[in-house]
Amino acid sequence: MKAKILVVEDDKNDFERLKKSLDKEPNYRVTHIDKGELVLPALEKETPDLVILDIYLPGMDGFEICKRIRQNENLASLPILFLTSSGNLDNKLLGLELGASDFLTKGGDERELLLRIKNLLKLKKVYDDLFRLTVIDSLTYIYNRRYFQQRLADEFERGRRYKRDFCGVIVDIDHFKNINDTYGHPVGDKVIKGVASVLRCNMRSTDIICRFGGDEFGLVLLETGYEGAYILMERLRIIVKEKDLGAPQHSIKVTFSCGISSFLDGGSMVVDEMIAQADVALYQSKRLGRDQTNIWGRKVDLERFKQVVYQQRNANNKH
Ligand code: GH3
Ligand code: MG
Repeated sequence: MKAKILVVEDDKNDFERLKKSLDKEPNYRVTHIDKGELVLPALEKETPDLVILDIYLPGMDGFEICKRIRQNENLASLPILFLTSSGNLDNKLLGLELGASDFLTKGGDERELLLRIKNLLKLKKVYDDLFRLTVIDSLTYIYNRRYFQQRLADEFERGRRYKRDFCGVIVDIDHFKNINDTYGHPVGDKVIKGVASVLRCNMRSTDIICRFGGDEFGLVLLETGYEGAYILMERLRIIVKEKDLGAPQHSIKVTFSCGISSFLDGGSMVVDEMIAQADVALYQSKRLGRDQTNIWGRKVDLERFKQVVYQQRNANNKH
């Protein structure tokens, strides 16, 4: 995969010169921004593997950009290389103090520039690989509970700031112990992997799925209120229920129960509260006979939801 390098440079000639050097590495994909204030919004959309930053820029200067990148936890591993015409020691020290990874002066040796870039990208990859290990579940390769908590905390902040809704969902396979007892642990593992994969493949790519451990999963459904979450979870419940997860050796079908809590509807102030609410709704699903979805604090109006699903299906058929 190509390394994405974002060059923030207002001087056209300087950019062309740098681009020519970077193009010598076939594995680099270079993007370019010439105004300081456009950098942070661009990083929200797509995070590169390296930012090469000029100091003097129209709008926001390089120091301010560097400072703001370093204030963002999600960009912690993003290397910043200052490349500037001013080799002034004060500037260099300030840049490094603000968290720049390296500092070079324009017009220097091209080999040195390319080697430093290569090293920064290598370090970034090591950091990202390590980070992945701490947030990925080793059985299913989906995120783990640690990531779920962190991601929910991020969404709480975003939800509060922009008044956007999202849902936290807990899914638990029904009578999973029977599978282990009947077919053995390795087959149980295969079923857990199967459920994870079916859920992942039938959700939006922006939704988050994590394994809590055992036969339990946590989902974060972005830009989704409790009604949308209910419709999605019911769709997933049917898909999982109908899928043979033991093939080809055995025929194994499982159901799951789940509980939903929505950010705006549930009014949770902290992450743990939302998880506890989803847990209460999950417990209700188990208590009421399993193989169903419940929403925290709401009595599910099945007839109304059926109507919504019916209308949606009709609308989809028309397209
Ligand atoms: P319920 O419908 O009430 O959820 O019943 P259940 O049998 O699914 O009960 P519960 O969810 O409490 O049990 C989960 C079981 O999952 C307990 C444990 O034996 C099993 N388990 C936990 N981790 C793993 C794993 O990594 N692999 C396998 N195969 N089984 C696991
Ligand atoms: Mg279970």
